[in-house]
Amino acid sequence: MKITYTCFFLFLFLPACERTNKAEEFGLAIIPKPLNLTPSGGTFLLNGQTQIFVDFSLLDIANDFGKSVKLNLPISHPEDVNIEHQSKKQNSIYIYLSDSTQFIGESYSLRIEENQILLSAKTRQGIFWGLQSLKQIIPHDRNENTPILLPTVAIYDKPLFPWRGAMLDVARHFFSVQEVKRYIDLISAYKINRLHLHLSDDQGWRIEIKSWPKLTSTGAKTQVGGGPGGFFSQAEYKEIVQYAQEKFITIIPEIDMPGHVHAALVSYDELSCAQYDNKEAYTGLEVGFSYLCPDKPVVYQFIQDVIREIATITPGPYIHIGGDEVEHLDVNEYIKFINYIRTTVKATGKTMVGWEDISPANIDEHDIVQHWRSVQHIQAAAEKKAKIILSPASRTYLDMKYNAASRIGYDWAGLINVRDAYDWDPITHIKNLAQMHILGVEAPLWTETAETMDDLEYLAFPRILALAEVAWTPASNRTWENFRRRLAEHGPAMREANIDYYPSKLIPWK
Ligand code: TNX
Repeated sequence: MKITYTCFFLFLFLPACERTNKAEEFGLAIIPKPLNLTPSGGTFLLNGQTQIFVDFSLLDIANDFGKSVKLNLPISHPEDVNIEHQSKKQNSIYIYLSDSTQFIGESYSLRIEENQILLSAKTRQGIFWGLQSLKQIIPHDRNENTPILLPTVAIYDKPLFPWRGAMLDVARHFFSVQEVKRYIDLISAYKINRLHLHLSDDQGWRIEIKSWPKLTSTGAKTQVGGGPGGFFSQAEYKEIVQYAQEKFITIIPEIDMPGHVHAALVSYDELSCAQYDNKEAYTGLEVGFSYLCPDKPVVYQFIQDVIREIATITPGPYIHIGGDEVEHLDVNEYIKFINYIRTTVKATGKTMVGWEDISPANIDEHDIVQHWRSVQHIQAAAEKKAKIILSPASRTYLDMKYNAASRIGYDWAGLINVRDAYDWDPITHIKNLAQMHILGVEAPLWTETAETMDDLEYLAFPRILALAEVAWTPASNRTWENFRRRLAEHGPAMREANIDYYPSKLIPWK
């Protein structure tokens, strides 16, 4: 790489500026932006002979990577040999675990040197995230026989938050196992590590519960607009969980209670109060009208059974219990319900997550509260020391329109263009909310207006890249101007992956 005359001058005063620009031209437009990225001016020649050497315990991850970037598949080392301190061959990529003290949790180091590429981390997860960065550096349309030059660079990276989430509503419109897997593939490329599945709502119950079979045989038969709906058998759900695990994504199942339960009430009349005189499947868009009947013992049996079965098929530590928008119970009835559900979740050994509406209930530092619109609720939850996930609707709701011309989407929380999704700081977003309370950021995709995979992609992309960066990269290390230029470089890869992204005019797409 040549340093230009202007650059040389600028370079004296602004060392980072010109170098970063060069790195971008060279394809180092990584999203989310790494914490530390230092180009060193040289090149590595990637060609048909480049080989991958890998620790035995990372072979599965490296295999996947090798296939996707058309590189010679990994040569693994025996189980008892760590390659960290071995001498390295030329023209090779080394992928290994390291106990260097620079690493914690998900962090990784990726060094492209003239003779080797070295990727190391303390955990398999760290290695996986490092490979996502490397995938973004290696041109997507590479012909394996054409050698290409990569810039030499040292990256040290770690996430701001441990919770970098996406949520998918499979209740309003149902999405198949294949579609959920595709969503998992697409988001894991941007280091998102939680997928919250909204599995039940008024319009449909989407997960098999063996002790209450009519929840799916009756309650899953339709969806918004009257289409055929659907559900996941427990075996299919486990398949999703397993698939997500391979991409280091934890599935958080949500069973929304005590409201948003019309599909359950239609399936089992005994769960509703006598005055809830509403027996037809619901295919409309209203929220807040349904509720479990607080006076009936069978309702508590139902809660026990559902939570027990969900806990059994969920290896991850979290169960989301919804708790939002219950308009027909009084405050005491509502609080009693949440307290009961919480005790039930705790008895399974899981951590309860709920929408912010649960703040008045009995919650403490072991519970997680998800913000969507009420600052008061979140301040109350923080006072009780609960952990907070930030999903402010005006920034993170992927079901909002980009602008008035968007072909689908809602606008109750405002229009959210790519800049709105990007240009905010989760740490200062809520007044008086100390950083120690914040677990992370999550981007919900409600599907009242999204019927197909293309619809999901149109709403999520590219805003989910913005939110992945908001959750990974501290605000002090990122700017909108820099992000929009990097995002532009992702156009070709998104097209190659057939992502039906919204080509926002704010981005100078490549
Ligand atoms: C509010 S956010 C809801 C959902 C809707 C969404 C539509 C929340 C906890 N509840 O039931 O699908 O708005 O934007």
